[in-house]
Amino acid sequence: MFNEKSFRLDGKVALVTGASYGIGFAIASGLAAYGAKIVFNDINQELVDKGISAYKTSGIPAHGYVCDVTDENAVNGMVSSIEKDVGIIDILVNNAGIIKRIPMCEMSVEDFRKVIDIDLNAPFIVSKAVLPSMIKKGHGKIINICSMMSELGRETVSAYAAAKGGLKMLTRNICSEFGHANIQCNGLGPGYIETPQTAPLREKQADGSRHPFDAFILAKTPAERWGTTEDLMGPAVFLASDASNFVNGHILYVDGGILAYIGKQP
Ligand code: NAP
Ligand code: GCO
Repeated sequence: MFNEKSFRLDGKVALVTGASYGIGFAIASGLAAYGAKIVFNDINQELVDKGISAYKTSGIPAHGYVCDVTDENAVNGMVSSIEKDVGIIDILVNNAGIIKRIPMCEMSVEDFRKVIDIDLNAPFIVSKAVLPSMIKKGHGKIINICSMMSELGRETVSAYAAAKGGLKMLTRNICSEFGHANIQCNGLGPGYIETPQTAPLREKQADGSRHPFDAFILAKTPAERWGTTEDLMGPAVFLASDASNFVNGHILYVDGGILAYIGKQP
């Protein structure tokens, strides 16, 4: 029966990867506001400690784990520890990610592989680690953090676009393979969001003017602003909740309208 409780996450355990700060931290905070128990990981103890302190400041008793999401043994060990320490993971948000902005012909194959490893292979690894318990429990939610680059290309982001395009199709494949087990796997596709990852694209010029890319994005966004991590919290709660139990394999773009818009005439 649909009611306001359909959006609640009380009693649910949510793992958000790479969530000491940035988009992951905001999504975890949104899930916590609707009752979820928060678990997160990051690449080193310093970041995990920083994250635990930041969550505590927000009144969120988060559980933090040091884990490189590209290391399958470490991920399996982390998931086992979480299941013992906190409980079976009901909600997985594959958020950890990097970008390398390098012209393709100048990009080394090592750099290309590193982006693919973190942004595409790791969501496979972590999803594979949590699915068995979700299936046994009879439900689960997986949310993959996609991108505008799941749909569009641009100069210098060949590896990232390839990874995020692949992540869109991995999302659809998890939906296809596990929908029968009451697992919903969807993507959340942020537009251009103000985080450390996009800070270089927003740096003020020496003369105090906007970075050219900053001006470009404002011209391409009907909302005429960059997104904030707060803009992502509501959509994430929706995809993590019972309110979206018949939504599966969908990429929910939270982009201020970029994908619908040809762009403002210069
Ligand atoms: P961010 O500020 O760079 O945060 C990414 C987090 O992931 C960091 O805590 C990072 O740790 C962690 N991480 C990186 N590699 C990891 C690994 N191997 N194992 C565990 N953790 C790892 O990025 P963001 O802007 O919040 O973006 C988060 C996600 O949203 C990414 O998947 C990104 O592609 C996606 N996204 C971002 C935007 C945007 O406009 N910002 C838009 C669309 C999609 P370190 O600090 O050590 O790197
Ligand atoms: C870039 C940006 C984008 C954003 C995001 C857009 O260099 O174009 O970093 O890739 O991070 O992915 O959705």
